[in-house]
Formats: sequence, structure tokens, C-alpha cells
Amino acid sequence: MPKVVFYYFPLKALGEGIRLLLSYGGQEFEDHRVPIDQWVDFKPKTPFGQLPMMEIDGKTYTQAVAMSRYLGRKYGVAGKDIEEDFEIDQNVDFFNDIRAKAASVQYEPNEEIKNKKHEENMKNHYPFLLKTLNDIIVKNNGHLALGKLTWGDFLFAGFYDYLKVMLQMPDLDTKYPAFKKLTDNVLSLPKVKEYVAKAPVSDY
Ligand SMILES: N[C@@H](CCC(=O)N[C@@H](CS)C(=O)NCC(=O)O)C(=O)O
Repeated sequence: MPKVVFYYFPLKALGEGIRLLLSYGGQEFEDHRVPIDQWVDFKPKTPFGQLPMMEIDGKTYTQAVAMSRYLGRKYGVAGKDIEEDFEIDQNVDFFNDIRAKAASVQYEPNEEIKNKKHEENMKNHYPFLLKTLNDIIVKNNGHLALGKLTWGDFLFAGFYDYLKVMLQMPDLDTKYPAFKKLTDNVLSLPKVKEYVAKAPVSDY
């Protein structure tokens, strides 16, 4: 078994999907959670100045989607051909578009602009984007793509609690029930469940 060290903040957000995938694959890994107050010193150790980052037998990799896609292929939760891979990538990219919209609000330092952006998204963007994503998951039998478990599901499930925060929608479970269903599908996988039971608790 390769030696894996996974680096992220003491959060789920963009790192949890990778932790869930490693657990699903039965890969032992050192779960290195960089405290926020140590980030300035740690940042230069990362290839692109950001986390998540992963070391496999001493070689460093980064970028959440690239790592998830790699682990998906490794653990048999990728497409069976390039067309299936295409569909997973497409729907993951769509999910990332939603994340980007919500992130532009979340990380806006000016409170007034932040509120304006949120209102604009609530009115003109979120209803279409979230309904479309919900419909995709319903059509795919509780999965992000292909009607079966893929690495995209892990990325979504790991991020889900933070999505609620970024969208400012604590009632996301009831508004778009397919999101919770997908997340529950992943979290109920036996090896994932084992990891979650032992993992440090964080709200998102
Ligand atoms: N494109 C990168 C983005 C990673 C990213 O945005 N990381 C954030 C945390 S979620 C980060 O490291 N922020 C600290 C910083 O930029 O200094 C990926 O998908 O992995």
C-alpha cells in the first residue's frame, strides 16, 4: 500500500471528498489538518499556494478535482469509457460553477456588496442552478452522474455542509432533497462510515 499524507484545513469543505475517497479505497492515510493560524508558514510548502494537497510515496499532488478523479479511477468509481468520464466531468464542472457563484458571495469582504451579490444570486441564479442540479441527481438515481456511484458523488458529499453555508441556505435538505439523498448515499458506504465515526468533528 502506498504511503499517503493528505493535507487540508481542519474543515470538510473542499478536502473532505478526498478523505472520503481514500477511506472508500481502504487506503490508510495521515490526515494532516493544518491549523488556520499556521497557514501563512505552511503555504510556501504547497505547489500552488493552496490546499488540499496530497503526498503519495513522497510525491506531491494538488487540485481537488484532479485528485478526486485520480482516486476515482484507482478505486473503480470512474467512468467505464471516455464518454462516461465526460459525463462525470461535465456534472462536476456544473457543480463547481455553483460553488464559484456562492464563493463570490462568501469571500466578498465588503458587507454591502456581499448582500447585493447574494440577493442577485437568490433572484437570478440559484433557483435555476440548484433546481437543475437537483433534477440531474434525481435522474441519476441519487448520484451526480451515470446513475451510479462515482468520484463526483464523493466530492459533492464532502462539500455539502459548506455549500449550505456558502448559499446561506440552512434548509437546503428540504428545498432540494436529492442533495441530501446523494450525500447520505455516500456517507452510508461502510468504509466511509467507519472514517466519519473516527474523524475530528467540524461543522462544515
Ligand atoms: N483550485 C483549487 C482551489 C483550492 C482552494 O481554493 N483552496 C483554499 C481552501 S478551500 C485555500 O487554500 N485557501 C488559502 C489560500 O488561498 O491562501 C482546488 O480545487 O484544489
